[in-house]
Amino acid sequence: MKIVRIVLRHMSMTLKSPFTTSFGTTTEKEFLLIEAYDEDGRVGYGESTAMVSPFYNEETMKTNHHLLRDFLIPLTLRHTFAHPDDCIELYGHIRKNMMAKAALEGAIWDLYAKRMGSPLAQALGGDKTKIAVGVSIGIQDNIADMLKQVEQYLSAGYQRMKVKVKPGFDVDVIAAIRKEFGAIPLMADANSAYTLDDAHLLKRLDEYGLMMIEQPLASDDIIDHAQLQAQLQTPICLDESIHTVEDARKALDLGSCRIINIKVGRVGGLSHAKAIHDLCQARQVPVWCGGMLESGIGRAHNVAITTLPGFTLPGDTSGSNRYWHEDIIEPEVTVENGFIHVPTQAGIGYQVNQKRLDACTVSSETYR
Ligand code: OSB
Ligand code: MG
Repeated sequence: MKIVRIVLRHMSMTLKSPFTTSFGTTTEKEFLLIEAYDEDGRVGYGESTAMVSPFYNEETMKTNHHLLRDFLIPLTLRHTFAHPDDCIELYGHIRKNMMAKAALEGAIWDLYAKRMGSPLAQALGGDKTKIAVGVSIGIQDNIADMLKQVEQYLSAGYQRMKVKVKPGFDVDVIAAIRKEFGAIPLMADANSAYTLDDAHLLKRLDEYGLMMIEQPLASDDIIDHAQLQAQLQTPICLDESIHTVEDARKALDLGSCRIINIKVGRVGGLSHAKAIHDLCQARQVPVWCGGMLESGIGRAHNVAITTLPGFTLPGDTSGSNRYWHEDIIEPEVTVENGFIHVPTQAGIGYQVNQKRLDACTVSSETYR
């Protein structure tokens, strides 16, 4: 497979409501989208999950643009692909910049699956026909607003609630949710807002029976997390700290976590995500698919990877209507009784809504 043309779009989509984490608020979602064309004019789509500011990780939309334009796209246009896994070696000598690599690799996977006439899920080795999904709820102005959000998403059928927490918006929020909604599947995500000095506070969460607490400590840490996990009953799930299969192995060896959130962007693409999945499955460590407020295109890739058997916990891949008034794919991603039905068409399995795609495009560049 030769890729003869690559289109890079700068996209902008307004979220239905702002999304707040311990590191900041997103109102307007700007991101890069990739179209990779083969000799026959078939196209594969990929999405970069790098945000405008380097607050979740060090990548930004502009660093991704630089890496794609000056390194990754030229390498890709020169290469003849036997398989999308080629990207592991092709991009392997470029350090980090995982989200930039994943964006292009995702487009190559979609194109490859379309050429094979196979749904992306199947091309990846997935077997589920529907996937269980939850929702991630941002930090709210007050506890009453959080309870309203939880109620709304429970009635929409989501199978587990994840709530963002930060110092000053944590134990009381969890206690109030438990009081109001009882034993629902519930977890918290701190996005690195605490330190080991907060262990006494985090231990107070144990009495609320959370499924897990996600990334309580520093984004580059696996040592303190191991210390914390030894003191907590609540399982720790790592997000920000895991970039590679080696990171995952070391974290599991150290006891830094008992669950891993696999984000395709954060780990450099679908092939790497699958490798982390395989390691965790061999060690009987549950994984689930995280999200980065993706458009329908990144969302479709998340649906596909979640069909692998080791994704045993509901992920953050919510329906399109949780984020957007109108998505850029048709049909949109929908959630029925807490499940997303996996599309059966070739590739990502959703059509791009060209009119909506163009309307959300700020600028585009073509490389050949
Ligand atoms: O930590 O999982 C996270 C969104 C942006 C950055 C980081 C995170 C998130 C989410 C939202 O939790 C998940 C989603 O709904 O896409
Ligand atoms: Mg997280």
